[in-house]
Amino acid sequence: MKVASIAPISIVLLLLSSHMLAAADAEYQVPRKDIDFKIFQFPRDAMPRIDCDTSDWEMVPESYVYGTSLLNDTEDGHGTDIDRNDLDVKVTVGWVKGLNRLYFLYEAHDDYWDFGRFNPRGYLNDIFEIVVDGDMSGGEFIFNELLVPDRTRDQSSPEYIESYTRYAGNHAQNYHIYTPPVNNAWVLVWGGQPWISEFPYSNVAYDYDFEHGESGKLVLEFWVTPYDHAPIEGPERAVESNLQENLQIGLSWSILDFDGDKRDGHYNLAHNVMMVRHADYLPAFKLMPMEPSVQPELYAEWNYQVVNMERRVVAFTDESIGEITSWNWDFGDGTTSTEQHPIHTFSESQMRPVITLEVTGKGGTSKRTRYWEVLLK
Ligand SMILES: [Ca+2]
Ligand SMILES: [Ca+2]
Ligand SMILES: [Ca+2]
Ligand SMILES: [Ca+2]
Repeated sequence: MKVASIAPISIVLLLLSSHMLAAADAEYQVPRKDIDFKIFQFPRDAMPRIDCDTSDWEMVPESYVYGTSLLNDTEDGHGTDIDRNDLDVKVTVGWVKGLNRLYFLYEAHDDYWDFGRFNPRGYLNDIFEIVVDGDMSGGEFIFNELLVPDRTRDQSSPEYIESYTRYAGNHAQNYHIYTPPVNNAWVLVWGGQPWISEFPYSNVAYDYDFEHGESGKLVLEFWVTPYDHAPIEGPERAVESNLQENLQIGLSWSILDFDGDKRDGHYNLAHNVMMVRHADYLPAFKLMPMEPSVQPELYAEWNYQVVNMERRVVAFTDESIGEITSWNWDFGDGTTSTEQHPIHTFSESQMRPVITLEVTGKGGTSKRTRYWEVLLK
């Protein structure tokens, strides 16, 4: 069985060579490192309403707004020298701590809004295209070369269909958003999970006052849910990306500008059109903490972790907002602490503790109590 002993070696070599190829690509990973891309954190009581009234975005500082000057038409010849009369856009991205959603405000001026035709190919309208990789897994996300090594193969082949339905859009999602949609869906999802374009996985509103072929300004307000795993089977089997403060996500957008039967630009933020199908080419955006300008002056909040249930030891973590000068913990058993992050041992008899943190600072005092929950198994 000499052949059998050789085969694993050739597989190893193949794996090595593909690994080396990946390494050679590494220089492209996380492009646009010169810019600290940021996602604005909205307070819970000021989440954007999807209605194209942009007043809910007025609290967002200008440093979060990404305009035309950052784009590069890498395919149709404009490069970074973009005529603002031809296309001028602003993109702002937001999130709310505790929700796995990305909010977008897209404001665009175009000299020729192209949307009145029926296009069987699906992407010959003006399009705002976004790609999200919520956990920065990176990698190809449209073609799986293990299933379809040669992309030119028959697209109706079972292997190709299997590759597309099981793989495309699964670990990073591509949305071709029609600007505006007329007699049409609002988005073409490039992958096997069109359900991500339905409420409550996304939501969208448009505002514009122009006809096909005219110039004008369009406002698009929407949110999407990023997924680490977005399978064809639907949301029940999906895994949302867990958005956490200070984490980075992969994100880029591109604008396909059709100005009357021809594409007149594929402007993209990544400066590399590979971004549409390969997550290594997505810039990194940071999920920002709340800006001091929108924070409450003082707000008590805390969390906890049971260190040892048998010994009833619990570690408490202060998560309060504001300039705090003192912390006062009441463990509900007659004992207190002035530490910021205390560890407390509860007695056997204390089954349902009522625990309060009171913080004091420039803004006065604020309290947060948790009833009965800390020693729940
Ligand atoms: Ca709004
Ligand atoms: Ca144009
Ligand atoms: Ca991913
Ligand atoms: Ca156009």
